Amino acid sequence: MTQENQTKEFDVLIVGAGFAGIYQLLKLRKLGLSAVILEKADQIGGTWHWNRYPGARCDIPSLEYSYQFDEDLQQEWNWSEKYSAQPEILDYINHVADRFELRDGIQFEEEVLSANFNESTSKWHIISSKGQYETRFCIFATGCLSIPNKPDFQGLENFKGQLLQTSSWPQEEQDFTGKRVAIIGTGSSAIQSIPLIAEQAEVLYVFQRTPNYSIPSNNGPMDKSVEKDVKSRYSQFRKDNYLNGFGIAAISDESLISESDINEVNQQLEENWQSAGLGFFGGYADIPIDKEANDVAANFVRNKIKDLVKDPETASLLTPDYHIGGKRLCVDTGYFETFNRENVHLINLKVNPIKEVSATKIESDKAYEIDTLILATGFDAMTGALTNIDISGRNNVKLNEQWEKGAKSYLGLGISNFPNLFTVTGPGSPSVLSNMMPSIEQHVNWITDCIDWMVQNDKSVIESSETAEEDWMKLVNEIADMTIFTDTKSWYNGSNIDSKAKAFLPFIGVPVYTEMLEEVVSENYKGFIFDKVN
Ligand code: N01
Repeated sequence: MTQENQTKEFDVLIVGAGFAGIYQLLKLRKLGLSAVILEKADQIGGTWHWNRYPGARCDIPSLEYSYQFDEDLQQEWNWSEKYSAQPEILDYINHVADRFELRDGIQFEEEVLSANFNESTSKWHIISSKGQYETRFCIFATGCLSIPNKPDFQGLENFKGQLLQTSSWPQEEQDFTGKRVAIIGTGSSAIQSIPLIAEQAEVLYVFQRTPNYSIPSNNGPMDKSVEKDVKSRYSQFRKDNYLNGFGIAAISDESLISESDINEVNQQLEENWQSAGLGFFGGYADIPIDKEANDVAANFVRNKIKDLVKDPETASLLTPDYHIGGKRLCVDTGYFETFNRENVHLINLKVNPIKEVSATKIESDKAYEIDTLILATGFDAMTGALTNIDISGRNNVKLNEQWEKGAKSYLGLGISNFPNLFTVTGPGSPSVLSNMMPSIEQHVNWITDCIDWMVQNDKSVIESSETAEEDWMKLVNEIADMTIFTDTKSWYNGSNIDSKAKAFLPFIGVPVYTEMLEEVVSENYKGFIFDKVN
C-alpha cells in the first residue's frame, strides 16, 4: 500500500478552512484531540477566498464581523474601514491562522468526495480527492453560501469570451477597461460589483430578473472614536449583540411603526437610511413581522430609488414590489446612481428572458455583443455544500435523499441518522439571518463543549432524535410564518434553485435560539441520543 492510499486516522475531521473551520481546529486542539481540516481551495478563507469580485466587502461592520474568542486579538487588530473589503478580511483570517499556528492542521487542494458512517466501528470513513481518512467525528464547516448556482442558459458552453462568476472569481485582478461586459443577476454580489465594473467597462449590460432593495453603506475609514468606544467594552458589546434579534448591534430598536407618528417614522427612516446599512430592516421592530409596517419602510426605499435614478423607466424597473427584507437586503456604494451613467443599460429579464448565449452574444430583447459575461447568480444556499458531498449515515441512508423534500436538522447542528456529524451554522439555525461570525463561534463553542462532555461522560456516539428534529423544524417554520419572510421567493426558502425543495431554513431570532441552545445543554443534551443501539 502506498503512502497515498493509507487511511489516516484522526479524532475529528473538519471540512472547510473558512472562519468556522479554523476556529474549530483551534478549539479541538485545546481539548487535546487530533484534528485535520480538508480544504478544497489552495488557501484558507472560505467565502472570502472565493468571492473576490470587485467591491466584495462585508455588510456588517467589521468591529462586529470579527472573532471575539481572544481578547488580545480583538484589541490588537485594527480594521481600516467601517465595512472591510475582501482583501482585508482575507488578511485577517490569515493573521489568525498564523497567530494561533493553525496552518499545519490544514490539507489544501483536497476536496471531500464522500463520508460514510460505519456502524460496526462507529467511525466515519472519508474519501477525498487525495486520500482516505477514518475519524470519530466529522464537522462540516462548509458555509451557507459556498456552492455557486450556475444556471443552464442555452448555448452558454459556446461562449468564446471571458466567462466569470462572482462566487469563484480568479485570484488575478481583472481589468474591464474597453470591454463590453454583461452581468446576470442583481443580488448582493452584483450590487457590490456593478458600480466598480461600470467605472471601467466601455459598456455594462445588467440583466435583471428581480430588483432588490439596497441601503447605502456610507462606508468610510474606521471612525477611531467608535473603535475606541467598542474596544473599551468589547466583551460586553459582543454579549449584548446576542440579545438582539439578528445578533447585530445596530438592530435593536423596539419601537413600532404601527404605533408611531408617520412624520417621525419618516424622519427616523431617513436617519437609518443614512447610517444603519442592514440595520435599516430592524430599525423598527415591526418591519420584519407586520406587512403594513413593512410597506411603510419599503415605500420609503422605493421613493429613494425614484429620487436616485434619473430615468423614470429605469427607476421603475429597479423598484421591488415585494416585502423589504423578504429577499436578503443589500448594502451598496453608489448602486442606484450607477444606472445614471450612459454606459450602463438595464435589461428586464421578466419580460425578455435570456433566449440564448452564443460565441460573442447574449440574446434577450435583442442580441448584445459582449466580451465578458459575469454570472452573479447566487448559490445553492444552506444545504448545497452538504448535499454535493456523498454523505451516508446509518443504514446507508444518503443525506441528499433524506433531505429531498426539505432539509431537516436539530438546532442546525445535528441530523438524525448521521451520528457524530455536526454542521456549523447548518439549516435550522439563525446563520444567514444573523451576524455569521458570532453565530459561527457560538456553534463551534457548542460543538466543542459537546464533544468534551461526551469524553468526560464516556459517551461514544451522539445523534439527534427524529422527533427532536421534526419538532425543531416545525418551530423554525412556525416562527417564519409569523414574519414577512415566507411570502417572497428567495434563497432562504430554496426558490432560487428549481430542483430544490421549497422550505424555509433559517431560525429567526438569535436571543431565543441562544437560550434554547443553553437549555439543551443544561438538560444533558435534550433531543440528542447517545450510544444508540440498533
Ligand atoms: O446571490 P443572490 P448573491 N436567470 O441569490 C439572479 C451574501 N453576500 O451572490 O432574484 C436570471 O442574492 C437572481 O434573480 P432572482 C448575501 O447573504 C454577502 O448576489 O432569483 N437571473 C438574483 O438577482 C447574499 O444575499 C455579501 O429572480 C438569475 C441573482 O441572480 C448572498 O450572499 C456580499 C438566474 C442572485 O442573487 C447571495 O448573494 C455578497 C437565472 N437563471 C453576497 N438565477 C456581503 O456583503 C439567478 N438569477 C457580506
